[in-house]
Amino acid sequence: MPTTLSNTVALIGAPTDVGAGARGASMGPEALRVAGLAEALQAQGVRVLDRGNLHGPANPWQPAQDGYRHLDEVLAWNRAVHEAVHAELQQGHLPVLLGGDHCLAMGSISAVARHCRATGQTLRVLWLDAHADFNTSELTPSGNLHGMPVAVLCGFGPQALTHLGGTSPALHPSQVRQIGIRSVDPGEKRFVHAQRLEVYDMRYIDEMGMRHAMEQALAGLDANTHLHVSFDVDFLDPDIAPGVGTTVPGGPTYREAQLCMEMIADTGRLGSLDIVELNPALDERNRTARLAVDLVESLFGKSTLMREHQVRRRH
Ligand SMILES: [Mn+2]
Repeated sequence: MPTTLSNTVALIGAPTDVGAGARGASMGPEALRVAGLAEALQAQGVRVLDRGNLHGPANPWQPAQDGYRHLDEVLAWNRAVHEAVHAELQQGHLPVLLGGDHCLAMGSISAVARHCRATGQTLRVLWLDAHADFNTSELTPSGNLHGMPVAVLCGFGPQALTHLGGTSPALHPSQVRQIGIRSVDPGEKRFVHAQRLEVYDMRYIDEMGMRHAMEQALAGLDANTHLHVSFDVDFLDPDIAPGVGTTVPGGPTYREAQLCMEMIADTGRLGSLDIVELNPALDERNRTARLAVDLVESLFGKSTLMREHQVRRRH
């Protein structure tokens, strides 16, 4: 069984921090390239097309207006991301969005949802993050749009963003599984509960283990499922991944993160990926970028040993 839906990966850089509360995620795409992302994927037998970087407005660094910071700029970047991701999917490629901050998932996931609607595939989104990113302008303390992409994708937010893919909502909350969550704003917490988001938070992972959490999060996938992974690097414990703008202690360890990625690879259903919130300005000699590349290698099927199900299929 292949570990992904396509053997050709398209890297799409989106160098912006327009949705974030700290500057620097705009340097993420280049840091991932310098850390050897394309080479690591090629080592897994994947064909890699590096499409270079998208272009968009500069970060104006203004306070929030009507509950949103930089709404026009966020919209422009997400339109560019949406079109680029959708074009790759139409060509049968596996798009990998190199952020940039997490607001860009509005563009990438709305494109994946649009593609799945057109092809009759079932979409499942795995949201690996320290935060639920389920804020609205009424709930958000900051107005930073990188805290709102899941809500926007589920139809809650400014019309221009909720309709990026033409149809709103792009996603139903039941299509989302959140893993590694450990920081949720008070109003956001009530909204997550009201919308019945399926959240495997750190308390759950502590008590039940990453293996059980991932078994639950991946339950019900079938041959018609397109799996999208939205990997916010702040998912990881800051001891191993200091290069992010919004560190929260108590995240998954190196081994837990590896197991998470390996179990996703085992499904063979990975169809698209975001790697976001890597902030080289806060990193130590690019170690967080190298760790992200290491984990993405596992997501694309690298494992230490030939696993049992792989061995069996050879006979
Ligand atoms: Mn996030």
